[in-house]
Amino acid sequence: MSLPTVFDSKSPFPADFVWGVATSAYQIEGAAAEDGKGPSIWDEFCRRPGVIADDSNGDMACDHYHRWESDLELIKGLGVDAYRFSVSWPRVRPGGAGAWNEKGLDFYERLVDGLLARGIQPYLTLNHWDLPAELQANGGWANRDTVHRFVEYASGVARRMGNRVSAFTTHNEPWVIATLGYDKGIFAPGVKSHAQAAQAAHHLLLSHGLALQALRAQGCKSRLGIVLNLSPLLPATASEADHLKTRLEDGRSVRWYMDPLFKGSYPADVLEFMGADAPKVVPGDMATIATKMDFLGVNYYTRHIVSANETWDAHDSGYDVTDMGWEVYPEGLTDLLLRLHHDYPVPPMYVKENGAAFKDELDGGRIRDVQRTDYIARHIEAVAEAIRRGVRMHGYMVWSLLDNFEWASGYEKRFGIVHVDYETQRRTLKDSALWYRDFLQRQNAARTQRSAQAIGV
Ligand code: IFM
Repeated sequence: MSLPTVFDSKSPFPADFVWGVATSAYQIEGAAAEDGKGPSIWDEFCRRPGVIADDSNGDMACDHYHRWESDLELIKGLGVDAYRFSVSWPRVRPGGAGAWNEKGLDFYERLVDGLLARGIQPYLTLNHWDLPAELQANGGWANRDTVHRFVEYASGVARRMGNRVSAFTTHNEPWVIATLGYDKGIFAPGVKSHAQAAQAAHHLLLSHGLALQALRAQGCKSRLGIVLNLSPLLPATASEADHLKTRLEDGRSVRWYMDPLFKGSYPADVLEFMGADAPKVVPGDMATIATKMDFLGVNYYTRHIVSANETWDAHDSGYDVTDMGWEVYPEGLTDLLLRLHHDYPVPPMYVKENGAAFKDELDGGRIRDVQRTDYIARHIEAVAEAIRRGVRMHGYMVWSLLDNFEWASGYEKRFGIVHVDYETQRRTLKDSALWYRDFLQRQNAARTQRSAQAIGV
C-alpha cells in the first residue's frame, strides 16, 4: 500500500488547512416524519417501485437524528477540524414556504453548538438534494419560484445559526440534481426532460448567487460557496469523434457550471447542442450567478473516459475499480485541481468529498478496509501534489463519516470510514478511520512543530 509522505515537517499543507469528514441529512438522519418534518422529494421518490436497488429508503438510515450526540463524540475522536453536514430543508420549513418548524431548527442549532463545544468547525450545506415535496408539486427546480423559496430558506437558516457556522455551501452537486434528477430521472424527483433539466440547472445556479447576496446583505460573516462534482474527461482513443464527444461532455459537466460561476456565461458549444432545450435566462441572471464566492468545493471520485461509439467500462482500464464500478485514479484529482486553477479565477478550493465504496467484512469486530485506506491516502497525496504545483487548497473531507443511504443504490454500497450495522445501529471504526485518525495526529504534530519553528521556540 502506498501511504502518503505528507505528514513530516515538510508537509505541503498550510497550517490552517481544514481536515474533515462529511455526511448529508437524508443519507443519515432517519426520523423522516418526526417532530414536524415534511416530506422531501427523496421520501416520495423512494416509494416508487424499483427505483432503489434494495427497495429501501431514508426513513431510519443511521438514526443520526436520535444519535447525534454520540456521533459527535465519534467525530471528535477522529481528531478532525471540521464536520460537513447538510440541513434538511423540509425539516426546518416543511412545505418549502410558509411556516417554519422550530423543532427542526432546534435540532440543527444543537448540532452546531455541539460541534463548537467539541472544537469542531461546522460546515453547513443548505441543499444536499432533499427538496420539500410540496415545491416539486409546482415543478421544483424547473420552476423559477423555487429560486426565491431557496433564498428565503437560506436566509432563515443563516439568521438562526448566524456566524457560528464556519462555511455555508448553497448546493451540493447541482449537476447530479439537474442531470440525474430532471434529465435521466434515476434520482429524485424522477423527471425525464432535457428542457426541465436545463432550466433546473439554471435555477440552481441563480438561487446560489441570490442566496450569497442575501446572506451577505444580512451580515453573515461565514465563508460562502458552492460544491461541484467534477472529473477530468479523457477521450478513449485518438479519433476525432472521441475528441469531439469528450469536449462536449466536458462542456456539459464541467464548463456548464464553472463558466457561469466564474465567467458569467454558459459555454456556447453546449448552448448550441441544447438548441430549443436551452434554459430561459432573464437579463441580469448571469451577473448574479457570478457573484464572488469565498471558496469553491470540489467533490472528486474518479475520471471519465469518453468514447463516441461505446460505453466505457472502467473494469477495462487496468486500474482498480471500486464497488460503484468507478476507476481508482488519484492522478485525476491533481489534474482536475490544476486545470481549475489555470482556467478560472477560483477562490481557495476544498475537496469537500472524496472516498470509496468497497465491500467490507467484519473480522472479529475489525474491518480491514485496505482498499479504502489506500484510496484515501493516495487522494490526499494527490491534493498535496496540487499544492506543491501552486494550487491554493484549504481543505479535504472524507466521504463519508458513516456508511449510509447511497441514494439509488440503497444500503448496498458502503462509503463510510465508520461501519454501521443497520440492525443494531452499532458504529465500528474501520481501519480507514483508524488510519485517518493517526494521519491527522501526525499532521497536527507537524503543524505544532512548524509554528514552534516559526516563533523560534
Ligand atoms: O453519497 C454521495 C453524496 O451524497 C454526493 N456525492 C457522491 C456520494 C457518493 O456517491
